[in-house]
Amino acid sequence: MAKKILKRSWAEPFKIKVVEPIKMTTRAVREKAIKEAAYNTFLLRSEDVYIDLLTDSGTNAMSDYQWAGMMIGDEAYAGSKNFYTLWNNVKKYYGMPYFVPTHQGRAAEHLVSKILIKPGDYIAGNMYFTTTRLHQELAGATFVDVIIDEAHNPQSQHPFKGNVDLKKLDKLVKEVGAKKIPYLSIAGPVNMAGGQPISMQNISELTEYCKKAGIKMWFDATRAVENAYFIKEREKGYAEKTIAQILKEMLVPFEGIWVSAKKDLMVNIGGILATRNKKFFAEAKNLCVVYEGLHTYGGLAGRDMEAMARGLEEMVEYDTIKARIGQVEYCGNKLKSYGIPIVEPIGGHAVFLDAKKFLSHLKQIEFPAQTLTAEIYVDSGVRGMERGIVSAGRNAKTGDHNYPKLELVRLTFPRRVYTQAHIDVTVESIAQVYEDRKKIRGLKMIYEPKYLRFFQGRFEKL
Ligand code: PLI
Repeated sequence: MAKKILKRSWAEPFKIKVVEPIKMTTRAVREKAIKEAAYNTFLLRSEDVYIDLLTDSGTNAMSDYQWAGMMIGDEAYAGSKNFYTLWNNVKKYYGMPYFVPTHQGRAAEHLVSKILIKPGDYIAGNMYFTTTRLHQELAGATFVDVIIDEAHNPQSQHPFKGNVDLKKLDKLVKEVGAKKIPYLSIAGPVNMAGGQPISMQNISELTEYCKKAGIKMWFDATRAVENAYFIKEREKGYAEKTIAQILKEMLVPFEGIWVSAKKDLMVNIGGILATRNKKFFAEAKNLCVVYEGLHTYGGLAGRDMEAMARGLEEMVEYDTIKARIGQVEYCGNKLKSYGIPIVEPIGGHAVFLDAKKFLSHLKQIEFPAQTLTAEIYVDSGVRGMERGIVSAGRNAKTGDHNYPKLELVRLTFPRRVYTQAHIDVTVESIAQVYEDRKKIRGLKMIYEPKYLRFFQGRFEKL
């Protein structure tokens, strides 16, 4: 008699056509490599990495449709046809009429910050992102975090930990005045909070508030498709809407967006700056020529723009985003089954280990997340990233370390790259490190670059 099937699994909506061999290394090789990299996984050579979960940025596998698009790259200096194809899709999927290509996300952040911020301004946002905040600060602003308190608590099960606390926003507006706040800087999902989404309801409330206060809203749409997926899954009234419909609806209240195309769009390079404001557009096009390249290529090859245009079409396919987030959930749930502390709910692009809990015997100044990232690499060659005190940098005014509540190791999943077996191996490695955690010693920082220190900082074992 046939057994009753209780649960039906899902699988990726693609099969593998090209493979890239990866190197298996010994523990001795990895110990040497991490020491040479000064315990910073950004300084490892990628050929010494087995499973690379450093980032989902530019590390995605493109589809055959995208690769085919690369062959029709129009490499004209001005007016490439791929630029126009991409522009059409920016209008279609983000609903923004004006568009400037940039070489990646931070280039778009640079232009937005330069155009909108005056020295002495304040930027309110739903938690900082490293490059975003730096460009805002370099333009002369002070960043103020107005995310809800739940976002700072790894255990809180709030379904929309990316939401803004309107009371915090109102407090800032009353303190400094709306004139000093050129725009509200919203991201969805929030990377540093663990890939946590913002709800449509919160966006509506913010829209109402900002309209009254006369404050513009800008959106970091780098992983906006993941945010749209969470809205569909978790927010009342959205289950029947398509990802494309939700994405467009989400962005209606915003004057503009910046996007690192290296994420949602499943390409290896590229950025987008798009807006509804014609005056802003003129200024952005002009500055694009100064910093990026002509406004019809913005530092990109024609073929890259074609791959981006096609990535925009693929990113809103329901099965594609479901499989992407399903893989992250699979990893998170498996880690939980070993009792390993992670940020919950499980995020969109990554699983975040709670290093404060994992290495509870270390002080934050002994860099628990940096330490844990190095230990996991030594155990198995799996490369993650620190998202704690090192990433948080220093207070721009006092020069002290920022001590974030979240001290995390990020295991980030490139899209369409790794299999379930890769995840099993990763989780088993982390479970082993968890077993042996009490023996682990912390780190001290021996070199600190001025900007974005997590990329190039150097450490030594205590
Ligand atoms: O790396 P860029 O310059 O293309 O994009 C910068 C950037 C902007 N916003 C957000 C939310 C990001 O996550 C982001 C880059 N993130 C990286 C590199 C990451 O590993 O998460």
